[in-house]
Amino acid sequence: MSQKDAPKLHNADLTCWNCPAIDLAGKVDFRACGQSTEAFRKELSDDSDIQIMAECKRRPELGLFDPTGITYEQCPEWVSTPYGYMLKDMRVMILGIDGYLGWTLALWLGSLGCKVSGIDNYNRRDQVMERGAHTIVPIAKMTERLHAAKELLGIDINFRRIDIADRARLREFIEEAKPEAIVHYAEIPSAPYSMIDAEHAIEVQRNNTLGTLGLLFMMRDTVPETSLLKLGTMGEYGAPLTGRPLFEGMFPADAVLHWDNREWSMGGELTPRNPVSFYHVSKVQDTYNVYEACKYWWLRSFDVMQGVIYGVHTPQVADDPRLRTRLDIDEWFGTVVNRFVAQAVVGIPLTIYGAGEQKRGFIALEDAMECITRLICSPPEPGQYAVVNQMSGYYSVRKLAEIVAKVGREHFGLPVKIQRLENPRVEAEKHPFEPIYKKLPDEFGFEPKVPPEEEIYRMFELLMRPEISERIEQKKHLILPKTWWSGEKRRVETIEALTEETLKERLRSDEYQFAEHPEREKILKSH
Ligand code: USQ
Repeated sequence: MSQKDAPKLHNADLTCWNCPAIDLAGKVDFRACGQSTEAFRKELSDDSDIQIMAECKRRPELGLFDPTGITYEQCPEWVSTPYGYMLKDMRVMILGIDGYLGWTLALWLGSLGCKVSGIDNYNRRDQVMERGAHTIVPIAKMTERLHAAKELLGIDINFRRIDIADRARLREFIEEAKPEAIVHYAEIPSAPYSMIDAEHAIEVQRNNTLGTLGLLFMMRDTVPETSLLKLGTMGEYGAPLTGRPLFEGMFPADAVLHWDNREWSMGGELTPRNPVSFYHVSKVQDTYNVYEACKYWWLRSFDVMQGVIYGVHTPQVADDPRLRTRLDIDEWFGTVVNRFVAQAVVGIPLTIYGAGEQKRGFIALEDAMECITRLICSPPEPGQYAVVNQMSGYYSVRKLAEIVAKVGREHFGLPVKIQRLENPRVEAEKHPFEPIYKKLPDEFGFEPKVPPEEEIYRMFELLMRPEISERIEQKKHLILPKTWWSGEKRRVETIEALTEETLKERLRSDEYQFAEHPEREKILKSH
């Protein structure tokens, strides 16, 4: 296919206005602008005194110019990649680079040619150890990880051990590395950890909310044009029993509030949040802080409402045991699918909490990396707070248990059993659920590539290796939850053991969310 016939990349028509290499300071009248190019242009047409001029930090020879005049497609600094145009040697800083997502993303971006820098305070390692657990996929010390990334993949990562709360050191590092995008994963990600007791709840909210707030001030003062990719969560919205759709952060333009025989447009307003733990509350607080910072200081951010993540595979982490990312399966840091596969490997009946009809959005590790990369390539406009719902499908917990059981039985010969346990959480166990997740496919060209069956298969392959199943065995006692949202401290009891017969019956009769997947027929045939 010639360049001319190739499909247009999703960000081809963005201009220097969106580019983090732009230097806008002092060249525009900030008071005159709304939060979008349209508003800005309108102001321009209304008042000819306002100038829209900028300089390029990468191409100073351009001097002062109109930042809406050059597109990414035209600019030699933006080069074509499978995920859209990307700045050459783009400088990306990852906060929380030692974590499950942070490490995976560092290698992923490094292999795309980005200049990756990052910080971590090893909180996750410490907190998992504090609970008496360990990552079942062994990970090396950071110095060895960095060495392996260089030796095996040729990736040089500029790492500093810094706590996000240490604003002086982080600011110094940002000034030195001059990131063009900052991906913020440096938060404590666990709902059950935040519900252990007052100390844990306070620590989660302190680390997450105050860490993010400090970062926003730092960005204002050092790199205001850099885009912030902040990890939020689908759990900010909760699962409202009214069944109203879960829009992407804001109400769409045609949403209307009817009350008392009157109506108001809701378009562009933040949608209600209905979090389900003190951890999820910390993410909601972040949402408001990031939203305000974009408004006050013209920062630009994607708030990424990610579904429950699972999996072990990207080409880079799977390249060598020294490059692997962590995988937790204890009651605090293990997410549901990761836990189910580990349970199946060591013969523990899969632990469905309550009715198991609670639905959540899910995304495999590799798909999540692709989404973030596409967003890094498409920074929002100055002052724009944008939200995406980042998930590839939604499932009930019971359905996922059935998929794990099926893959385990049929491909690995494991006698997988499923149980229903008392639910230690306060959450609806049966509810309507209509998440809207259109922006990533429609505006950023993302198509989910990894169906659950495929990633679960890869997980079994890895977790059944003797050195890993042995590590699951060692921490088996941390599988059954004992952290109750009520504050009670006791292990949950089994409510029901689900037999293979009941499950077969349900599999046949159920509506299946997987029906929406484009590769469905192929996958079903292969199973
Ligand atoms: N669940 C079970 N059995 C288990 C573990 C969990 O039935 O053994 C159920 C829970 O009751 C819940 C659902 O599975 O309804 C998801 O639980 P989870 O522990 O996998 O995920 P969650 O606590 O919601 O949090 C995780 C990540 C968090 C992220 C969130 C995305 O830890 O960082 O923000 O997923 S979301 O759920 O969309 O908010």
